[in-house]
Amino acid sequence: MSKNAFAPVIAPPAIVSKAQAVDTKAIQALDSAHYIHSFTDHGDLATRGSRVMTHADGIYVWDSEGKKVLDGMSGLWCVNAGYGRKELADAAYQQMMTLPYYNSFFQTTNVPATKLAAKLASLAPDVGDRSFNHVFYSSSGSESNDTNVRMVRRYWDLMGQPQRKVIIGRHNGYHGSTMAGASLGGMSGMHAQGDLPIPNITHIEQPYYLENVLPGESEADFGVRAAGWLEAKILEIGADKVAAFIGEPVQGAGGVIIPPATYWPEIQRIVDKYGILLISDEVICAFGRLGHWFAYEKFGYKPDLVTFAKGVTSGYIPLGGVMVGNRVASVLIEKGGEFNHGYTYSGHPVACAVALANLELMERENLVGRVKDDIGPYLAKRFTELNNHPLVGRAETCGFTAGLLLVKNKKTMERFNGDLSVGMVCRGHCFSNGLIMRAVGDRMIIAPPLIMTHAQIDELIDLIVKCLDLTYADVQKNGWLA
Ligand code: PXG
Repeated sequence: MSKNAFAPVIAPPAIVSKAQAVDTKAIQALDSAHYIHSFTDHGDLATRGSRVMTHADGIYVWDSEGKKVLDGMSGLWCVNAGYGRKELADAAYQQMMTLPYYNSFFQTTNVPATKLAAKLASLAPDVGDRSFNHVFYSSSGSESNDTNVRMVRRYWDLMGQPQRKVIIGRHNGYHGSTMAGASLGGMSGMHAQGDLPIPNITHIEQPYYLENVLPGESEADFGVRAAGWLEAKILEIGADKVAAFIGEPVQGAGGVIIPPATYWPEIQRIVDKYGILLISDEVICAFGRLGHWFAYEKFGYKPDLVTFAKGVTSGYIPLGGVMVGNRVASVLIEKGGEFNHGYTYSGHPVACAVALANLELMERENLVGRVKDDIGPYLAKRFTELNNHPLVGRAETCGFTAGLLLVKNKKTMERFNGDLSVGMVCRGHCFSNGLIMRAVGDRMIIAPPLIMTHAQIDELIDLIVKCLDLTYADVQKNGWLA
């Protein structure tokens, strides 16, 4: 894309001072009175009040009490380019002043949406017959996975196999919070509310080595066995009824579950054997998170559909979509006629302009290459040093995601009683000490912005060690090691 394609048509406004005085108590009262948050116990929240985030820069965010926090989660796995990137704000401003909105229904398009589709197609590596030349847009990962369900069913209808309806996901996978997204995902807490999953979606066990390995089994053997659960499920359902398999390359919300290297190639062999479509949900893993533009390249498999969102705009504005491989696109386009599906904000010009600016920035700063060859390996080196800590059962990374399991006994890998919520104790220490690190059960996880320097990675590790030490002191004090 020409650098001048988004040259300012109007001078951008002066940047507003970032640190704005906020009356914390007043905002908390309004918040509690009116705002229903995602995944939140509001009875609990009302008693302590929300933490009010006010501004951010680089890898840090500040709250309304002036506390500076290292954002080890890139917001929610999305701020890949870090905070305070003026060119992304400029791109939004210019596009809003040029064409803030127009739809992509009724045979219209807009310049950023079209340019972005071409750009994404150029970034997605070809894999055999599954080259990616087409993009469908939504505004989120959840919507994109709803699109996947509709697209997969449409594909099999057009192929004359309408009985192929079942999509197989994995326990503890996360694919969003809409009816289809939550159904494709395997979060038991979500399924427990609202009669999910919807019909024709089923699940197999996740490839979590620490949870599912047999005594004496190697990681490589475990990977092949875990993929075999897919074949067993296909045979149980009847291969002619299975439409697709969906999985995250590395499970994010499930706790940074990194599959053995043998897992995805075996999954590929199985889906190919039964002619089943493969959906790679890369909402977290694409756009540099694992050191590649798209994560299927890292693991060496060939998806038919790739879900994306989050990092495509570094979270500055909502945008999601599906990369549609040739196998599906050619059928939809050549045989399909009208596909009765789309969203008001599909191909939103402002979101697409921000995405283009974000991808250009990532290319200019080589953020993807840095994760692969520089800061990814450095994070791996420093993070795995945490394996020496008495509380850590196993610390591991994949690109710029990392997870560690807190255990009661390092040698036997005995876990803490789940009711003790040791992960939440650790998360509390992180919050108080200026670090955002998530707890998924007793797995502590991070996915920091891709702009970190080595010195900042050192700072991150020092903070983690401090919080692990504080957690260990609590665990000892409470007698939880006995
Ligand atoms: N797929 C994957 C792999 C995701 O990680 C979605 C789909 C849904 O995207 P939207 O944009 O609809 O939220 C996600 C989102 C967590 C957490 O607890 C993770 C996500 C969302 C909310 C919480 O780690 N990932």
